[in-house]
Amino acid sequence: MPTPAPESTVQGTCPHDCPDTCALHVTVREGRVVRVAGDPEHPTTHGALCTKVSRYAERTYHPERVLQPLRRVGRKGEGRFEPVGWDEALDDIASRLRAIAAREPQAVLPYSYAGTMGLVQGEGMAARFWHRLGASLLDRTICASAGGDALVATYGGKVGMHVEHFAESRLILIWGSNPITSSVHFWNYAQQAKRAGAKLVCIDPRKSETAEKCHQHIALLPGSDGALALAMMHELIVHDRLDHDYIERHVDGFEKLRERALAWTPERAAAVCGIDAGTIVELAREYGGARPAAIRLNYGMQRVHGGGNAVRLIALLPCLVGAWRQRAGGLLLSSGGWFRGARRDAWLQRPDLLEPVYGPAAEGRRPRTINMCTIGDDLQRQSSPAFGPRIEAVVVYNSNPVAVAPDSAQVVRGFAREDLFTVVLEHFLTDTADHADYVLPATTQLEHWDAHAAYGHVYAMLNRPAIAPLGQARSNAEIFRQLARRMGYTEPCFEDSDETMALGAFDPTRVKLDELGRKGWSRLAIGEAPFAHGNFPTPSGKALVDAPGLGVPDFVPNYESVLSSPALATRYPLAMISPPARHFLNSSFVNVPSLRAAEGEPVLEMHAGDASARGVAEGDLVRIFNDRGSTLARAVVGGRGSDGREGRARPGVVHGLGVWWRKYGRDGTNANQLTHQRLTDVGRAATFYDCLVQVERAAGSPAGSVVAAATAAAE
Ligand SMILES: Nc1nc2c(c(=O)[nH]1)N[C@H]1C(S)=C(S)[C@@H](COP(=O)(O)OP(=O)(O)OC[C@H]3O[C@@H](n4cnc5c(=O)[nH]c(N)nc54)[C@H](O)[C@@H]3O)O[C@H]1N2
Ligand SMILES: Nc1nc2c(c(=O)[nH]1)N[C@H]1C(S)=C(S)[C@@H](COP(=O)(O)OP(=O)(O)OC[C@H]3O[C@@H](n4cnc5c(=O)[nH]c(N)nc54)[C@H](O)[C@@H]3O)O[C@H]1N2
Ligand SMILES: [Mo]
Repeated sequence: MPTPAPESTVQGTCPHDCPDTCALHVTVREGRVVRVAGDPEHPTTHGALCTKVSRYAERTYHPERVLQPLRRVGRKGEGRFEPVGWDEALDDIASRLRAIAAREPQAVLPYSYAGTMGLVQGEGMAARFWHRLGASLLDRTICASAGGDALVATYGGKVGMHVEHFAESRLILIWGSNPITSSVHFWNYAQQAKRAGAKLVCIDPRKSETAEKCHQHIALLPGSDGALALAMMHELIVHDRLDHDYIERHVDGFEKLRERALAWTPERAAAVCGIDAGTIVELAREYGGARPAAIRLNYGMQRVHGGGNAVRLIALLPCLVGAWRQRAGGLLLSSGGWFRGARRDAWLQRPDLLEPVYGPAAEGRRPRTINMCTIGDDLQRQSSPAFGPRIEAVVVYNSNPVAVAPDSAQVVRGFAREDLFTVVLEHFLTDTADHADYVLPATTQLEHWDAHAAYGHVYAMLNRPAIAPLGQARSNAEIFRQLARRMGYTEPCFEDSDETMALGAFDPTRVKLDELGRKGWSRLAIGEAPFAHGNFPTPSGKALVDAPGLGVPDFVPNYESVLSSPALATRYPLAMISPPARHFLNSSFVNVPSLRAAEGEPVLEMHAGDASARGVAEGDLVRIFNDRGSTLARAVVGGRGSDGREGRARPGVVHGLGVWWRKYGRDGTNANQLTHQRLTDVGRAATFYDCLVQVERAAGSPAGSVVAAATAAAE
């Protein structure tokens, strides 16, 4: 028998936009990745990966990977391209960008998000390039800025509990979060706590995979979390379950909060939340009594008009009961702020390169900023004093805006502009790439260097390339390096290699670089119970009720809901949320056959009462619509499994799961055909889950039972 080829293991990091930021062991045989597994030594990864990333090799070697530069031959959006050489593509792109920048650099817009969270392949070399060009700045608000800014307003930073300590909590509120889908390594700790006798409560409109494994599920209406938090405070105050000493020493402005909360009786909040007053009374009693009590908040609950205020209110709860005194008490939404000062952002991104274009930063002269959530409208705007110059070129990397940005009809219109010069750096021909003039083949995490911070733990992470780039793929950093050369940028920073940038991404006084190099990860030095004695990263060290410029937090109703917009609700009475699908990551992995097969097709979960009122049965094709557009999905009424459980939807709320690629949708659309571009109260973020719709049985839909049987057979 021939001896098998030797295998080697390369240390990597999962690049995806997920709190878990796992440490990877990538097994390579004869230059090919044969396995991607979790690092057993890394404490939070604990040797396990989610179903998606354990398929990372399938994604990397996907036959549809874009492996050579492409130039458009069809109409915008058609997705017809011809191969082109790298030199020809880059020469042409550089000359187009140079011509626009010579007239008006702000007419060029980079559009990027967290397709990779890498500090090098994200806003590393790319940011240097855009700063040197003087392009419009992008406000990266599509996911987390409502909650993020709310944490900064309250605690002074995006900081919180260590995820490991949830294992020791006695009560865990899993609030606007579905960790079984979106953060499975946190769930691991929650289960340890559960086995040790802790109570788990899930606060989520949807009976999620997580909700059904908790002791209690509180199915409130979308966007009502602020009211729930205020009523919990009401109860904590009137039954005196407060930690007066902690409040006295470490909370600034409690009296104003007290006054506000006393107006929110459980009955008043119950009407807003669509739940029983008794549930709120009981929740507050338990939260005020359990030690240690922890809250795992996630971004799902802040994608509504009042998302920022809701996070501010919830973030104050652990301060009122002194939960921070113990390491297993407090709250975790993001740990990203712990990396401030540890990541060398100024060196990685070089914002000082704007100065030659705009003058001294001290004088406040900066390019205009475009909010990525309003890209649909902004691509269609003409020049005006308020807006600035019309957008003439957009360069997209690490994002798929045509699928993920709200109000798709407008986004598609914007990207369909024949006079817009569009370059997309991608692995695949996504909905966005279909609109490009040039598609440039990018490397995946297995093929390039990177360094990573995290937002769900406090380990600095390194990623080494396991294999050579496939085909003609180049890393994002290499593509921007090459473009910089062609633009005539001579600053030495454009010569830094990917490896130099990855190894230089962290401050050596804050991260043990030798350990990072040796193990692939290194823990930041942060106290076990960081706020046991206050010490919040605010100027006063206290948690703030009355944040500068924001006032005292309050309940802010949705733009669209039965209570806040009754006239609209007569036509569109159902609240639609569109939370993550388990087998996708935003719109990534939708094209991986095994994962798409697991999701089947776009579905709409509905309550049985709402379904039967519309003549909709399990498995029917339904049309979901509002004034912005419509999309098709398969109705799921009774819960997906045949486990006899109730369905996942509460009355009045429907769930269009996952961000499907439009081209895999039945009619070439996805749930974002229905969402709008209005922004949150704090953080200028997207309000994906603040959306009223109507649902009807789609014309020509075969009888439900037949389709249901066919779907079941296919699964
Ligand atoms: N498998 C998978 N994992 C993911 C992602 C994915 O797409 N798929 N996305 C990643 C990304 S980008 C992020 S930002 C993170 C976190 O992503 P999040 O969007 O926070 O995702 P979830 O943890 O699924 O939590 C969302 C939960 O909030 C609920 N929800 C919706 N509206 C409300 C509301 O008004 N109030 C309350 N209380 N709950 C509400 C939803 O029903 C859902 O169960 O997850 C990451 N992980
Ligand atoms: N309706 C609705 N819409 C949503 C959400 C929702 O819950 N509901 N969630 C929102 C949230 S939380 C987020 S974070 C956004 C996410 O939106 P995006 O940040 O756009 O995330 P993805 O859809 O995963 O697309 C990332 C793209 O980057 C590419 N990519 C990955 N790595 C690299 C690389 O190294 N180089 C290059 N050039 N490309 C790379 C991937 O192939 C993928 O196509 O979507 C938002 N949209
Ligand atoms: Mo996100």
